[in-house]
Amino acid sequence: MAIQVINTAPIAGQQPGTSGLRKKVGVFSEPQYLENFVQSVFDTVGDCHGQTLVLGGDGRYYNRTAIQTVLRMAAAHGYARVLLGRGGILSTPAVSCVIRKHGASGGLILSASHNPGGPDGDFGIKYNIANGGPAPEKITDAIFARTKELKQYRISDAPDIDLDTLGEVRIEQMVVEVIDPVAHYAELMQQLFDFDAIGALFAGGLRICFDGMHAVSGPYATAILEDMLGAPKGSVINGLPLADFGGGHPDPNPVNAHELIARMSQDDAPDFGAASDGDGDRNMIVGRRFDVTPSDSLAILAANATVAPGYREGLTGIARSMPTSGAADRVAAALGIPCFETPTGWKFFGNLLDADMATLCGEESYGTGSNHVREKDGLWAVLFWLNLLAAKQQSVEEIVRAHWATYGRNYYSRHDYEGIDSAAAAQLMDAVRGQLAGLPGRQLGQYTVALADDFSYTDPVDGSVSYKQGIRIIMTDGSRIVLRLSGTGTEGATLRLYLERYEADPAQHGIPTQQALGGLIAIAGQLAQISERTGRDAPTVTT
Ligand code: G16
Repeated sequence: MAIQVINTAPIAGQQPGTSGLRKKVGVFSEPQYLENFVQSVFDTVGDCHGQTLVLGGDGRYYNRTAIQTVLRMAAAHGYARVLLGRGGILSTPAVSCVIRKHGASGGLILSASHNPGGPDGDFGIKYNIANGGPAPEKITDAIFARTKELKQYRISDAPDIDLDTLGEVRIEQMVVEVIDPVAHYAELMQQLFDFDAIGALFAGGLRICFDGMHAVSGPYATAILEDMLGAPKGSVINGLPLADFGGGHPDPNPVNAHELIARMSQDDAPDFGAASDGDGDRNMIVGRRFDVTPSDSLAILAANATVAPGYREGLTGIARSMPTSGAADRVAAALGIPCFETPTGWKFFGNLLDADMATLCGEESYGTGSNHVREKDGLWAVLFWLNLLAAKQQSVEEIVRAHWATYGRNYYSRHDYEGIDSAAAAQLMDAVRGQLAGLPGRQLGQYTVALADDFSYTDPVDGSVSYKQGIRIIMTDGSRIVLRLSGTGTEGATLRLYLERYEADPAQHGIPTQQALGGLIAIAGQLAQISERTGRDAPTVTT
């Protein structure tokens, strides 16, 4: 074994987005593409000598090849130890959990999350810091800057190691410990939730369907729900991680998780349904013929947090991304705790969690989590809901409707226009930006505009400022239109249009969502000239 220094040249476009660097597999497998990015990460994070790195991914195509490269490079940078999930598998929340438990200096997650996989699909890589959370912008910006000046990378010429056998092997001075990907995570879940009460639910006949979408959370769900909690075998469907996710799109929303939605619509539907995404950090919660919006899910968990042993002491605060509905704000107000509004991206919650200013966090993009790790956590949300069902002895729908009756309902929807022309998307956003100054006070349909701006965020902990984080048009009754471009796509641009309307009157809580939001949809369409500029009559995905 010897360490080699290989000459290279900067590769354009290695800029991390909302969550790490995501590109087509074909791009990632070009010569030196992965090596350049990993070298830039190691150069940015500083001296790696004697440190521990956590490594794993969601099992997508190219995962195993990339793991071997990262291991050889980690050895060449002096790491003392790498904790590697068996088979190269670790869910994103499990990486966060293992970093924190072992005091690692950081971790690399090989995933493009909810993006499709396979040889023609996407691959991705993300660095997490010592608190277990995604690297903040100042680090991802520094990594990108480094990619633009890179001249060499360091790598060992050691042979591939066996990824599938638990135990230790050496590469150069570095010990690679292949660990059970589920064990540490399951232990943490047992500390947070009342496993006896949830187990009693299953023993009493509660039926659940968890859709692993052939992605990373299948083994975690099978171990925890079926083996530890006693849910009937077969409760987890599509539980085997596949390199191409079985050809599906591992993005848990009612459109992509169609098998689950079909099951939950049958006459003999299970009592509780849930799905997670490619890397196990997202969650979708479904009752019988009843979808729970992620924004409502955050608010409901926050309102009832003390049912779970891990949250008995209550919450210090709640945090949500700006486009997420204000349902959680109403709960925070009732609890007398702050609710923080951050830009999209889990990395913005890290400082609030570290400073104990927030306990629960959530995003409209099917992400919910807490201070137990520094990532959103799909199975955690499922267990929280099961703990809630056990405590309330009510159905999912009854719990949601009771919540609306108490706090009012925030009608909410997101319209995605995927794969549109990047230049047209940028022009659309600029055109709306150009109108913002003239909007306050203007009457638009039944609404009057109270505030119109491009959201910027000042982190209350370190004072860092993030600009241009999405356009908001807020009406005098609190209804909102939000527009932003996705930072996770790999083809063209994706325009996201978020719509929200608050309704206090319980007699008005049964309106179909798109109808309830019809006025706002029309206003957004006109202001942004969405059809004209995107060439689309309708969104690609409506959730
Ligand atoms: C990532 C981020 C989330 C963000 C989501 C959507 O999720 O971790 O914080 O809400 O992308 O981002 P965008 O709207 O920019 O596409 P994941 O699950 O893909 O890692």
